[in-house]
Amino acid sequence: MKKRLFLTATAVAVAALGATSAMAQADTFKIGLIVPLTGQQASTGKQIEAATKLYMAQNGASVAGKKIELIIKDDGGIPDASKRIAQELVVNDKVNVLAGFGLTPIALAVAPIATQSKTPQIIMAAATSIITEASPYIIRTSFTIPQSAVAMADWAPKNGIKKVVTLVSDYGPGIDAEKFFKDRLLFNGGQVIESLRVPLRGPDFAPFLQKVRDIKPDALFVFVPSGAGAAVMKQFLERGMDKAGIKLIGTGDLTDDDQLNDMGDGALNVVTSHHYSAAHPSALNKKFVDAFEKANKGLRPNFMAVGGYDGMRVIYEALRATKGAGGGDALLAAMKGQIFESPRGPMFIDAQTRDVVHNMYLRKVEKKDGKLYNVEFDVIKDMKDPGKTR
Ligand code: VNL
Repeated sequence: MKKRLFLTATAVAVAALGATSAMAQADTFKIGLIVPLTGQQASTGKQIEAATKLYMAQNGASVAGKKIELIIKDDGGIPDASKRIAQELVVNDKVNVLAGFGLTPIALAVAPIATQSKTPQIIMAAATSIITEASPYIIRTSFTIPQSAVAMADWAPKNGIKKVVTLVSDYGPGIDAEKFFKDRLLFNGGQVIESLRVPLRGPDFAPFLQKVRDIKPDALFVFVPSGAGAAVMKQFLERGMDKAGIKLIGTGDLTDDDQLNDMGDGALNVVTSHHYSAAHPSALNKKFVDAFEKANKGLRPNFMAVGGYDGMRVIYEALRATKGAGGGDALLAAMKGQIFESPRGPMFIDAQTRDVVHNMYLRKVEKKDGKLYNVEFDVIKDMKDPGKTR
């Protein structure tokens, strides 16, 4: 009862604020960045924090006469915490933009606050298709899991992989990965013969991998969130599944650049599909990777970093286009349709769906200068979210 009263009061306060927020802002433009800096998803928060700071260092801390203030908050990857933090950022700090969002349930939990307060919510990490439909104030600069899953399901059957077992984390993006991979593989003449789901929190992959070994498919297709790929790789190799003739494929979350170089040579030749590789061969990406590593003791940027970096670009350019007017609706309009070169390659924000459109690359783990990288060998250009045409 008490909790309900509190929530109602907050909702009213948030709604009232929507009308006055533009006036409340003087010379500063505030970005509330909510990311997991502790807990199981800490690497995602660390990557995004580093990328947003790099963007500011490279592009200046003021835009159109406004001083940019980045307020960084750790939600530990817990949706209830993110929601409370988002309310505080909107009501007390009067932020102009909310950004970050390491996991799908977090993005969804904050969406009603973005809607009520008319605050743009920039999704820099989470990737379930449905997220952009949770609020008209959501803009996504990360990627969508159906984009990756469909790209992989197009590649696999052309390369001798017909019978597949899927293994996914049991929540939004995992269910998207399972469904979109399965439907597309079937369409392409292949077949998913078993679908396995592992818990998001503290997963033990061993019993699932044992089962896959017994089934002996052509390949195992995996989606686990950033940070969990190394554990899957380790147990896959320990069980000798590669030697038993089972190929490992997945979305690029599996061969995450944050962990890849520590996975060992057993990861060589693993093929994944994704929008970003630190080895993407463009001048802009080389500059990005070098600057990121230099500023972060050699840490290699991963796809989370690029989602954060591009999210800052979208915010900066919206503020510039609106000549420093920080109102939510004007900013949102200036974010829709932005088209630019990202370290990932060309990308744009679809004005209709507010979702990211970009290239999906097929990549194979190879050694370059003694280090493991996802080396891109094929591309599907300008891919929209396949989940949007349901
Ligand atoms: C999500 C999707 C999270 C892909 C991830 O890592 C990821 C999500 C933290 O939507 O929750 O790699």
